[in-house]
Amino acid sequence: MPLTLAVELIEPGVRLITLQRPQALNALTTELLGELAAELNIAQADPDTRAVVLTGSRKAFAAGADIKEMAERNLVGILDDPRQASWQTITRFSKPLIAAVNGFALGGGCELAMHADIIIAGEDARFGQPEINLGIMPGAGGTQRLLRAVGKSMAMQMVLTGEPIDARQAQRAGLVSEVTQPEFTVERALHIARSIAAKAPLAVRLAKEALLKAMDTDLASGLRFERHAFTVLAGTRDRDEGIAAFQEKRSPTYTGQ
Ligand code: DAK
Repeated sequence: MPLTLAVELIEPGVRLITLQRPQALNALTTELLGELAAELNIAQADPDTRAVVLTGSRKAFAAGADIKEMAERNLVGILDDPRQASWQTITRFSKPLIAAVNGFALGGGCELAMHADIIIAGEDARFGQPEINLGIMPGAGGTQRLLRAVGKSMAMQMVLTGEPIDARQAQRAGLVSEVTQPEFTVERALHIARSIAAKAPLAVRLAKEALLKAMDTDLASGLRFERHAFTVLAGTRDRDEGIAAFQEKRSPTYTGQ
């Protein structure tokens, strides 16, 4: 039983993971990151799980790495850090991951949200990389993913001043796709997760992989990957089912083959 988060199975094929360290605004301890990585491993291995929604509380998605824990330890190399293995598991998660963000998403919390494929934000959400205020800098993708998400000028401003941006700024910059009233953030994310869960799983997996390729490869390599993935999907039963269902004016029943 995880102690720092709650997991609910939402039908069909959707898991909801809620970070639960309200006393510290869901600050990311080694324990919390380990439990999150373990839950993502379970979701990854479960063929019935088609999408995961990750959320926090109304006040905070996560206010960053736990500063108390950071003060107690002084880990020199990032590779010696026990949190690193958990971050790698989170990075490798290949099913659709949707973050429903209310309140603070700061430091490691903002980096965690950026690991999601889609971010839905409540109007009161604040995204920031305040590590510079602690004499350090982002270490879980906060320079690389942020710049790709919001562009150079805004990423520089956020990382070098440590000042957060609000949900509307984040949406304009492309960091989040939708802004909702805070009470509907999780509901909206679950709705999107259900919609994705109803699609052909192989198509979803390869489409996600192809889109992520666009973040870290040149256009020619990305297009090569896209053509390859498209060809693979052309030979699947789910492709035949999708087209047959359209022609027969019914909903498709996908099997993942
Ligand atoms: N860690 C620990 N406790 C935290 C916390 C944090 N990051 N953020 C908040 N809390 C605690 C507060 O200490 C307070 O606890 P008590 O004093 O009541 O015991 C409680 O949560 C409520 O917080 P506040 O009283 O401060 O609430 P306010 O509404 O006044 O302010 C705030 C909210 C979010 C503006 C403020 O709490 C704040 O500035 N928090 C710190 C934000 C921050 O600097 N985050 C970045 C941390 S550095 C790595 C990868 C990544 C990282 C590290 C390693 N590897 C790959 C190895 C990431 C580093 C970071 O994220």
